[in-house]
Amino acid sequence: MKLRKGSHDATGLRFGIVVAKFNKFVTSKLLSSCVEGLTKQGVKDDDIEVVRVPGAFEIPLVARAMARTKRFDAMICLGAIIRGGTPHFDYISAETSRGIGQAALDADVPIIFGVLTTHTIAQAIERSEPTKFNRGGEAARSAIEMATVMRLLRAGEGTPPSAEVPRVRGAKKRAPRKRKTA
Ligand code: INI
Repeated sequence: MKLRKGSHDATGLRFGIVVAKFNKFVTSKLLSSCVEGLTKQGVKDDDIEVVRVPGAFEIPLVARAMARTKRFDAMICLGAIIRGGTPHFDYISAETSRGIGQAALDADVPIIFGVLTTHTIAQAIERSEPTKFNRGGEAARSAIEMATVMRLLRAGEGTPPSAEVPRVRGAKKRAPRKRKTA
């Protein structure tokens, strides 16, 4: 068995971040923890590009557009969708998650889903507090892991043995060609 996995060393990697302005009191904290998580692992500030969008619903299109430029090893999407008293939450969260997944497949670039979908404001705050479980930092770690594992796979190291032309046992070797004499 051959085990292939990503690493946590992000030196030389480039990341794009799309962050929603809606519920900014939460998403700004997700963003700062995410950037901190990337730089802590060796990503240069110049190698991080952040684009702000109005709300989570707008994230997939922008993430896809950025990913398709092929300037980024991975994209990270950050947002906070908090349930209210209407079915709005269900439409926004379903479209955002479906769209982000689709964007990754379309662009063939890892796109991390760092969008909170919570029942309450308290749950969103809990998941964005740097001192508690901050999903921004988690998104950064997932992005690095996906970027490094995709680099590994794309470097062709994973050529399956079945792709190699098998040599038939006992087959005669071809006689060396005779050199032409002038
Ligand atoms: N956008 C969010 O990012 N979070 C929400 O909780 C939210 N709610 O609840 O309405 C929200 N709505 C805005 C939406 O994402 C779009 O920006 C808007 O519909 C314009 O297309």
